[in-house]
Amino acid sequence: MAINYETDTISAIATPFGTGAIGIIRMSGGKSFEICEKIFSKKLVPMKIMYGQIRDEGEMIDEAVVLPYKAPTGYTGEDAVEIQCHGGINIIKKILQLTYKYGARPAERGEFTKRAFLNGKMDLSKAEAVADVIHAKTMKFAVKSASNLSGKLSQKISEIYQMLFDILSKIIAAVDFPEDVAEPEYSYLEEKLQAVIAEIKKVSAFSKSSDVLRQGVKVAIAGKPNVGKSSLFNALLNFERAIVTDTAGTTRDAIREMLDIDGIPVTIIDTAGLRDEKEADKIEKIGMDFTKKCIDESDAVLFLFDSQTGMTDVDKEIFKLTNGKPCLKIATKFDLSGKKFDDCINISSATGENIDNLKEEIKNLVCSNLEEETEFITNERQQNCLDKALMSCEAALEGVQREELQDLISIDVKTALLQLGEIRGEVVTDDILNNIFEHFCIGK
Ligand SMILES: Nc1nc2c(ncn2[C@@H]2O[C@H](COP(=O)(O)OP(=O)(O)OP(=O)(O)O)[C@@H](O)[C@H]2O)c(=O)[nH]1
Ligand SMILES: [Mg+2]
Repeated sequence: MAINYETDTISAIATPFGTGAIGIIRMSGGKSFEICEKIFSKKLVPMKIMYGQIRDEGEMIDEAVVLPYKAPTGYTGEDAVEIQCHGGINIIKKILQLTYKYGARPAERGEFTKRAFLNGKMDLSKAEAVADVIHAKTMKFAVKSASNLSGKLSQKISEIYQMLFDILSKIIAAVDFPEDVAEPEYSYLEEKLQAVIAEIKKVSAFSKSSDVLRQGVKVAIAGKPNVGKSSLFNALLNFERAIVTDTAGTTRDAIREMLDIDGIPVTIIDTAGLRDEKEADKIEKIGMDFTKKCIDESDAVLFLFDSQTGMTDVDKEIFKLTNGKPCLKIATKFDLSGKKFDDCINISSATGENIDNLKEEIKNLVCSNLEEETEFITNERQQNCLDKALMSCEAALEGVQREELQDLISIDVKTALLQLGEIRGEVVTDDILNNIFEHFCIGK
């Protein structure tokens, strides 16, 4: 049967795969009511929560609560039904199969949200926020993304769009009706375009912190054997994740764990101690190669040396491997040496001394401007549109400053408007849409 992306009735499990108190099967499309009534004991009344039995040709499968939505209400803006059944995975799967049996087809990734967008229930920046909220690695990012869900970014983009649109209208009016409408002054256009540029830059300023909050950063702990890497790793995580012993070469594999540092998902990597390869046994050597790769792939490094010995020649060699990466120098075991080193963070994993400060320093290292609250969350696609809109506005501004023909200037203003419109999804190609929604989960 050929897939019809717009009119098929689609069905999917909307709750996580596994056992839970409740499982939800979600169906959307013109045949949702008809299909549901074939398996439900009652006739559906739109917008009325209904309790009844799910049946397969008379055989009782489960008791369920059904929520019938009539277009244009509900998430997708089409006729839709949510079936809430008991949370056993086999029951959920069985009911899903029944919806297929009577004419629904399996939903693709993000297809419910895609329909919500196509039916005008939300603009594209809000649809993208849905994915961000679902996949958020930290609470902070989830809350930030939720503000986009309620339209924060989209509202800001609309404001900028309107400012640009006013400029364009004034130019076009004078071009089309030269006898009746005076050309706007170049000084007026300059002032207005500068204001638009400032607003676009304001939103763009948060692109780096948006990326950091969305994707997180990788931070490797590196240093000589026994310097206290695994002890620090455990102290940062606040539980005994890695084995710690006084035998040099304890850690052989790289161990990764995610830590939420003030909303930033930081993946900390504990590595095998680096030392002269001649001293290391075969397994340790592999571990050390691995460590070098970990340093290369990470965004920042915590370089450790033992405060009891200070920086030795071997430590200096290891430090070179950090190769200009953002790096914090950390002197360990302060409780044993009592020595503090300048330009270093002096810690003791045993007593917890300076561990909280270190977390703060890690945060500053990976994203120095994150402290100023990230006001707008943007993604790569939106950032790309903002960059292009900015370029066009700057080109228009240069034209204004050279007092070019306003008809020509209007071309750049129009291009900027198109780019801003793309953020909200006013002009998007199927490729862009597919790329966005394939990152969703099934059932959303
Ligand atoms: N007193 C004290 N001992 C520490 C501290 N940090 C680590 N140690 C001890 O130093 C020894 C080595 O610690 P690890 O954390 O295993 O060192 P490592 O750098 O991971 O060592 P490798 O995995 O072998 O490379 C252990 O006996 C730890 O208990 C500290 O802050 N104070
Ligand atoms: Mg270790």
